[in-house]
Amino acid sequence: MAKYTIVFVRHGESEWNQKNLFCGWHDADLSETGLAEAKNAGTMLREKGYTFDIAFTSLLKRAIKTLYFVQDELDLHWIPVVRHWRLNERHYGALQGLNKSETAEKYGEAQVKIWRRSYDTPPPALEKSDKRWSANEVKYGNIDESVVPPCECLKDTVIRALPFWHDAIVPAMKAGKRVIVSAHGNSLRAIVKYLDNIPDSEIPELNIPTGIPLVYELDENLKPIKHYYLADEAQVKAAMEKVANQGKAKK
Ligand code: DG2
Repeated sequence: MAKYTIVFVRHGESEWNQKNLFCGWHDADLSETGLAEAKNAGTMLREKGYTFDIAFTSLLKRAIKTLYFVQDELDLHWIPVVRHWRLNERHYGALQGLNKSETAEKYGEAQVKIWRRSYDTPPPALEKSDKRWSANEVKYGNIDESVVPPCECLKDTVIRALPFWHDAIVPAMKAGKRVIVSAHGNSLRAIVKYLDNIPDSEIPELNIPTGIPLVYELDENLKPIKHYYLADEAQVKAAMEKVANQGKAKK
């Protein structure tokens, strides 16, 4: 029997997901579709009887707003919300702002898949002089500049996300709190890779869809017993394929 249950949700579709742009640490808002997905995620959770004592999210508004609309549906506006950069999306470096399909046309789909999904090959780095350099943003003012990445592969994201998992999320679960985490495609892939001990060679095939709650049941050692999305299998499969196909050339 599960000792702990935790719910993860990737934010609803962002305006940059909709335009198929590499987003990373760019602070894109939710699209209209994403807003509806966020509300729907809350409805799904409410209908299944979920409730939460604490929530964790990133410093990016697409995840923060998704969490808010989930809280709104659950009438849980009052619970503590911990926002942390360690749950931010993987930093897409100099790819941020580029169209994924156009990048596949230019560099080939295989290269784009390596940049999007390989475990340890980072995308091209962002120069500090680039106006997209995030360390200048007020919301990162408390972070040591040396920690702000110029780009990240998934391995880098695992390395910076796990301290938050161990130091903030796990203690909340161990204190008996029911936890929801609203984050991003790759920061969630990083946590799930760790939980399920997914080999580096298999992680490229894992795609996490927007706005569908993902439930993990864990044993007393925080090892997963099972996990499932709160949507039917066909819907989840189609949504995962949609994410995978974002890196394909248009023709
Ligand atoms: C997407 C993930 O991040 O993109 O940074 O473009 O989850 O915040 O929308 P999210 C981005 P892929 O790795 O799926 O290309």
